Amino acid sequence: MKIKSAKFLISSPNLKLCPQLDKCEFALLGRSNVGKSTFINTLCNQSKLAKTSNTPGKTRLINLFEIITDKKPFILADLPGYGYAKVSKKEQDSWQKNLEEYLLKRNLTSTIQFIDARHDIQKNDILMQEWLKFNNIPCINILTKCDYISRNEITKKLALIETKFQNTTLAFSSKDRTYIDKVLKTIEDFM
Ligand SMILES: Nc1nc2c(ncn2[C@@H]2O[C@H](COP(=O)(O)OP(=O)(O)OP(=O)(O)O)[C@@H](O)[C@H]2O)c(=O)[nH]1
Ligand SMILES: [Mg+2]
Repeated sequence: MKIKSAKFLISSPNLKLCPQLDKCEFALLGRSNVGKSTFINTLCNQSKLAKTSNTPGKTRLINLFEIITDKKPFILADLPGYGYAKVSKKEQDSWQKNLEEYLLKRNLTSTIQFIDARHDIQKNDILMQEWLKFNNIPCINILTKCDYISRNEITKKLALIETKFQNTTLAFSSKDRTYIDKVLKTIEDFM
């Protein structure tokens, strides 16, 4: 599958205000600053499609993007990252509620959970994974920022995540477009 074009559809604070789209949809999950928005830009080969930042907490709303391919189109939902301590407890709790509602009721094709290649798997990544499993929500794992570690380390980390989470697990980097083919193949297999 090849991407032909991509466009931003809508930003929404919650599920209720998201339009029904009737397309395969993948929701991007992961800690704040892990590279979810950058992933969308790299995949679509557009630098400013999704807003990114060096400072965690950039994405505060559900942002929907429509991806047109040479096969079926699909939707990517860019979600605010978890584990961003500088947001007030009240805001974190409210977002947690919105996120759970989105994941449970949106009828997603799969989630895509991002893990930062530079760090060990974090506690909130494990909690999110356990919650997804408990609720029977499918997930693909992406080890991103792989440009920071060696080939050997990438192989080891992929195997570790795959064993621990029992999901299809792929490497990715915004600096290396060779990872894109496998990602699109996996997305296609889920559709
Ligand atoms: N070297 C490198 N940097 C990356 C990669 N992916 C993302 N980054 C950088 O990481 C920072 C955070 O990226 P974002 O895409 O904004 O992260 P996010 O997960 O959307 O963060 P929130 O919106 O806060 O949840 C930016 O400075 C990106 O340039 C990667 O594969 N390699
Ligand atoms: Mg973001």
